[in-house]
Amino acid sequence: MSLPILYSFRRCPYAMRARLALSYSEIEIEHRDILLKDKPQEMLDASPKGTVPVLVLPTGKVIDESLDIMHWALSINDPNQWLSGYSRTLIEYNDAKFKMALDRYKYPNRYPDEDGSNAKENCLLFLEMLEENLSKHAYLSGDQITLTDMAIFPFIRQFSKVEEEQFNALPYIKTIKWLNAHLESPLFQKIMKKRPIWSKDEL
Ligand SMILES: N[C@@H](CCC(=O)N[C@@H](CS)C(=O)NCC(=O)O)C(=O)O
Repeated sequence: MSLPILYSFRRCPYAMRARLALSYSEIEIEHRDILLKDKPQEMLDASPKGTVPVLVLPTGKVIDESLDIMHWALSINDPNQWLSGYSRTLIEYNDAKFKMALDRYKYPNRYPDEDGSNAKENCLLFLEMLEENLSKHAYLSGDQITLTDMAIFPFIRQFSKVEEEQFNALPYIKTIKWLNAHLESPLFQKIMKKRPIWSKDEL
């Protein structure tokens, strides 16, 4: 029986959120870890835009947006109701404004024509929003884990790694604790397992 094929890059936060949902939904997949600097032709044939994650279903259908992969997985199996009460608005803020600021904070050299001096402050605006939510309940959208947490924490992880010591000294105690709990979770440990880079020749 052929399985859905996931093209993924281990450290990509978009790929992480897709792997989190697929693993949580217990969907068996063929996992193909790739290098962004050497994308396999098979992946580009399936999705010419060349971003990971890409999920190719046995029917030939291609899902090449991370949130769509999450929703596809949860539509098949969502044992703990991740979809219940999740915040599309917060995820959209993460994917647009926060990610834009994060890229400028993390890779200032990529944006030589821009004044990136407020990139970190812009990131912190989002962390303040998260801290406010986490002051009201244990997770971002309530007292249970939802899609909001799982779609967002891989990006906060990326932010935390730019200046790790400074991150840990930030006054966002609840957000730091929330992040650490996700990083230490068995689900995250599982999806971060190192795999060899996929190559067609090794089939
Ligand atoms: N909107 C896409 C964004 C995916 C994305 O930008 N992934 C990055 C890696 S983190 C990528 O593949 N970039 C292409 C490259 O670096 O060549 C999604 O949600 O899946």
